Amino acid sequence: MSMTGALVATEPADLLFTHARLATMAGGADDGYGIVEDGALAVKDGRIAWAGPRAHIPAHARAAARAHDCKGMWLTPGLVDCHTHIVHAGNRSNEWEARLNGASYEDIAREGGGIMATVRATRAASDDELLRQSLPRVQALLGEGVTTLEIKSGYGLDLDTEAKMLRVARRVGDILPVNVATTFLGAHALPPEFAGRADAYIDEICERMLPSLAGQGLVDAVDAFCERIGFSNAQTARVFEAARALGLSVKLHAEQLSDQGGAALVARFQGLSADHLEYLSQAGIDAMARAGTVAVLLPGAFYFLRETQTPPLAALRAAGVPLALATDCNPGTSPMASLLLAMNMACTLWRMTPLEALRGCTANAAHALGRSDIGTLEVGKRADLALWDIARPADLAYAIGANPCRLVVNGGVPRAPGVELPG
Ligand code: DI6
Ligand code: FE
Repeated sequence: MSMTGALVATEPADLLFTHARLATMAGGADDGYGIVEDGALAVKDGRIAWAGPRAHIPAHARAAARAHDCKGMWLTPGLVDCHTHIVHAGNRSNEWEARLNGASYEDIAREGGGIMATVRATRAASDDELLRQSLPRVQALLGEGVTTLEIKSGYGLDLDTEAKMLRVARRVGDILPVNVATTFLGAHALPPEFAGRADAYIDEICERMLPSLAGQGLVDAVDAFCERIGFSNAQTARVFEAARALGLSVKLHAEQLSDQGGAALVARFQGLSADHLEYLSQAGIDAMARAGTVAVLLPGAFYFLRETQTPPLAALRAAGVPLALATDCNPGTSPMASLLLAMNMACTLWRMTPLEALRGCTANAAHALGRSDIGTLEVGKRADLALWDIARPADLAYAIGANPCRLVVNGGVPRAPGVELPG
């Protein structure tokens, strides 16, 4: 797709953005932001029909039914949050406060805290209640230009509750102007019903839960937590085999706390992404590079856990592994509903560049979801856009807590950043 090329159709566009500065994010790792100063962008049938310098606007774009004067503000692809656990009930600020007051991890575990506290709350919530608690977090993301959101299950750990989480995730996408990609994370933790029988729980996932949920159309991809405190490499491989048998893509929480060879495993299954990766080895990097698996880095969890081991950024860059960023929004290790803050953290904590951070929340995050129709401003892609009142693209990663988003467009439909919640 050429940036300035016209679609075959030359009928008048629906909408033309003028006086915009474009950061198209098109092109590869060496191509910068894809800046077009004094640019314009035309939308037709929810897709980008033309993008380029104002001086070259073709007739079909100039003839658009409506025009929007961007007044020199910056137009980027809509942001993509490609790793979240944003649908869950309750929160764990009580445990966090207790720990800050001196309680030990064991004290909290003995009282049934940790992931299981969120599992109990999520099992107890109705569909409506789970939706009601989750929507404000999604609203916060949408206010910062997010147009696509991945949502994982994994706080149900039984068929009914995993189905409930995924149904609620789908409803988020029906109610709010955001594209939702669902991920089944049944292999997140061992439910109490299977205590001491992890392999039997993996059987349950592979033989009953995954086929049923996929049959209901609730699963876009499959994830697992491959870790000493999660599931082994061999158990994860069984989940991936079951996903493959159903034609579903896989991704993995890998190398977050220790090196389990998870990145190489998910690469062996041509996985979309390996996520976290603080303890990633060179062998894992090489396997990801060969398979085209995206590295999804999660600075919120790194920050909240006060992790000190940095993901191997220099080696990932050298190997040409695409880098994405996400919030990991979850109640235990990353209670964060700001993708702009994730960008800032990645630059501040890890010395990622602002360009890498923005690419990580646009083009490469789209890649991590297996979506070639979003993530850049190129002809033919979905017209998912964000308009920012900033001096230059680096401002998106630079400022903390100063939301410069002024307009969001999803599938060609413009909206104010602040979305209303139902009821
Ligand atoms: N890694 C994490 O950081 C979260 N899940 C995972 O696999 C933790 C989730 C939680 O504590 O609720
Ligand atoms: Fe996660």
